Amino acid sequence: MSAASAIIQPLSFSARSGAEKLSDPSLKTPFSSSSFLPNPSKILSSRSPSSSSSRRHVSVLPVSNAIKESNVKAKISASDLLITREEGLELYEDMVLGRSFEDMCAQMYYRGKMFGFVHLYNGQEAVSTGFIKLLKQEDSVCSTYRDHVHAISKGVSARAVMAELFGRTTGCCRGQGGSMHMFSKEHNVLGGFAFIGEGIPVATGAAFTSKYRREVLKEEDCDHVTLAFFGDGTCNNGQFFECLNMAALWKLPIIFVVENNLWAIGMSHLRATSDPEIWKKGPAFDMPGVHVDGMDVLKVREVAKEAIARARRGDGPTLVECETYRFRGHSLADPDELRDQAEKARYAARDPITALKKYIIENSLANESELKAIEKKIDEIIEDAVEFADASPHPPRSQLLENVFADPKGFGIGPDGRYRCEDPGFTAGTAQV
Ligand SMILES: Cc1ncc(C[n+]2csc(CCOP(=O)(O)OP(=O)(O)O)c2C)c(N)n1
Ligand SMILES: [Mg+2]
Repeated sequence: MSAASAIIQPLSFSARSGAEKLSDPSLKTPFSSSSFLPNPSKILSSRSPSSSSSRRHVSVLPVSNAIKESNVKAKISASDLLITREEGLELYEDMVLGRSFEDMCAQMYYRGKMFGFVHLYNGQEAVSTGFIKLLKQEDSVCSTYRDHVHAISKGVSARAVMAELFGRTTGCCRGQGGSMHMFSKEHNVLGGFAFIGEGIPVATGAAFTSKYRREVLKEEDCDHVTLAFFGDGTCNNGQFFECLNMAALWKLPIIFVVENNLWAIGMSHLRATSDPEIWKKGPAFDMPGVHVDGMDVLKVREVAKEAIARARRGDGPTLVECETYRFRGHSLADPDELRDQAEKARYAARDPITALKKYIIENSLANESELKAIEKKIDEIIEDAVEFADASPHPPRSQLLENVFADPKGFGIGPDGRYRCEDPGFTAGTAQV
């Protein structure tokens, strides 16, 4: 083993098989104690300014291993808790909102209220909540087609997201985007993207903007951070590597958040990827790489805190691999017959919302009835969102050609061999608006 690889392959990771690598035993007990967390600065130690020798010394510690090493205290006092009561309730509310929203989407989809593909986020809530609830309004988020919950965590209302799914004018894209293209200028949600990897360069560009504003335009308070969310399957796409390179080269304020749910539609991550430990690709590009239990919102949040602080300080990007699981099929059109029942059951038993609830109650941050009150409030928000969406108007036919970059007039060589420039009338009869 070379000196460099010794630095980036801590503890027992290097000796394991692929399957074992992605089911670390230490991850199986969520919320065991506040003391499971190592000092975050040890997790994400930043490199010193780029001399060629310092480039080799990015020290990286997967959180799961650090947790294993830490001394779990038998009893924890209130001051050891990772969250305050207010924070715990905020996280709980956001996760329940995300879950309930998606469950309602499934119902509405099967009732024919939405069109096209709809990809739900159930099971992955700890990642969205753990990261996005730490952001400021000015910070940006880039998502994938699995984007409803990212938008909601960032503050887009359930009404605006549901109406978008229904294709109505009151949706966050005025009904023109649909499920896979959530966008909100106000909330700096830069889009859901249907092509995998497509959002990564957009997020990298947004991070470049923040750096440019701060360093070139001298807007000193511009410390905005961008989060790019994407899946394990996307990490074998070229844009991922290209953007890691640029982000590290220019020390951009970005966090690449990989939601490793172990599957890319029906392709197992372990089968498709030469080295399934995605976090290791960080150090290869001279940035910290971290592996964290993505079913545990508190662990995600601790890692997110440090990565976001690093980006805000101007210390550059971080790659975070969150090991998570989706509780439903790839999309609502997927019968989900490929994944093993035992695997599904194993992750279902680690439901991140149940785990947070347990943590909150065991540590007396709130009681059952307080959590029930939150659940009731969320039910009302979701009901209201559906009623609002259903009562909202469809966009007018004239809206179809808005924001279309192609020349809507039609051009090229016509059937008579002559150049034509005419209205092809391609919108006629294609949509019921
Ligand atoms: C550029 C491109 N190639 C292929 C596809 C088809 N496709 C849709 S989803 C998907 C798998 C993505 O898996 P992953 O990144 O793990 O995200 P997850 O669905 O698990 O959240 C693929 C290949 C696509 N959308 N875009
Ligand atoms: Mg995946």
